[in-house]
Amino acid sequence: MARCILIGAPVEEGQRRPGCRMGPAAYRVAGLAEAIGELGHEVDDLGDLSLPTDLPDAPCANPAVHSLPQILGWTDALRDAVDDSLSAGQMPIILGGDHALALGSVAGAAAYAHRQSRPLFLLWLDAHSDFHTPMTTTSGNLHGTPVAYIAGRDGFDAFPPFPQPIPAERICLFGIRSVDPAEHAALLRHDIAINDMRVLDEQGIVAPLRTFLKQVEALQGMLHVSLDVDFLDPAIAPAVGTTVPGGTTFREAHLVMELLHESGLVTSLDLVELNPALDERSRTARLMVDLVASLMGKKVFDRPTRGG
Ligand code: B3U
Ligand code: MN
Ligand code: MN
Repeated sequence: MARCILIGAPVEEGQRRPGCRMGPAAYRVAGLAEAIGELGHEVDDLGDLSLPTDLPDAPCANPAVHSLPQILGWTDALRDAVDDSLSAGQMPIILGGDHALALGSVAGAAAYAHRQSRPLFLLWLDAHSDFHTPMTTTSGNLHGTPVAYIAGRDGFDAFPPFPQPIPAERICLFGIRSVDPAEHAALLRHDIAINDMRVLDEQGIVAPLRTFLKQVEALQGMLHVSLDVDFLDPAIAPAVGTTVPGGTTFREAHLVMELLHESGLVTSLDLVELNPALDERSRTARLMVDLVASLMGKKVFDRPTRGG
C-alpha cells in the first residue's frame, strides 16, 4: 500500500484563462482523498502551496512570454515539495493547476531520483507535446514548455538548471494530437517515444504502453506520470481550456490507469489543467478522481494479474 500525499498547486499563470487555480479545491470536493483512502492507502493532504512573495525579476528575450516570474516561483515551490515528499517515502499527487507546474514537480522527482542513483522515466498523457522552449513558444504560455525543460533543451536560461535531464529514450508522449511546427521540428531531433493518436488508433493503448513500462521495469526506474485533462476526449472531460477533439475514451483512459497500477511502477503523479469554471456539475473532476482510483488499484472485478 502506498503512502500518498496530496499537494495542491493552484497554478494558472502558465496560460491565460482564469480558473485552474480552483483545481485543487475541485479535486477535494470530488472526493479524491476518500477515493484513495477507500482502497487501503494512507493519504495525507498537504494543503495548497503558495506562490513565494519575493519573485525574481526575469526578463525574457521572447516578448510573447508572460508570467515568467510567477512560473519561476511555482517551479521552486513544486520542486521542493515533490523532492521532500519522495524523500519522506511518500507518493506525491499534485493537484493542479495548469501544466506549467510540471516544470517543478518533475524537477523535484529528478532531484530525488538522482540522489538515489535511480533512472527517472516520464509518461506524458496529453493532447499536446508541451515541447516548446520559452524561445519558441508563440502563445507565450509556459504550460507548453515542461517536456523541453525536462529533456534538457536550451532556452531555459531564466530557470534553475534541470537537476538531471531525462534522456529522450526515457520519455513517452501518449495521446498527443496537437503539435506546433517548432515543437515538431525539435521532436524530430530527439528520440522521444511519440504515441500520437494515430499510433493509438492503430495499435490500441495496451501494446505501446506495455513497451514503455517494460523499459522502466528493466532499469528498476522511477516513473512520473503527468496527466493532462485534455488527454481525454472533450466529450467526457469538458473542463479544460484547450480542448482538442479525438482524445482518449473513458474506457481507454481507465485501461491506461489499470495497466499503470498493475505495473507497480508509478512513483509520482500530476493532475493538470482542470478548470472547474468550465466544468459541468463537476463531471470532469469526478472522472479524474475515478481515474486516479483506477491508478491506485480500484477494479471492477478482482482477478489474478495477467502476465504480459
Ligand atoms: N502548443 C500550444 C498549445 C498548448 C500547449 N499546451 C496546451 N496548449 N495546453 C502552445 O500554446 O504552446
Ligand atoms: Mn499539457
Ligand atoms: Mn494539453
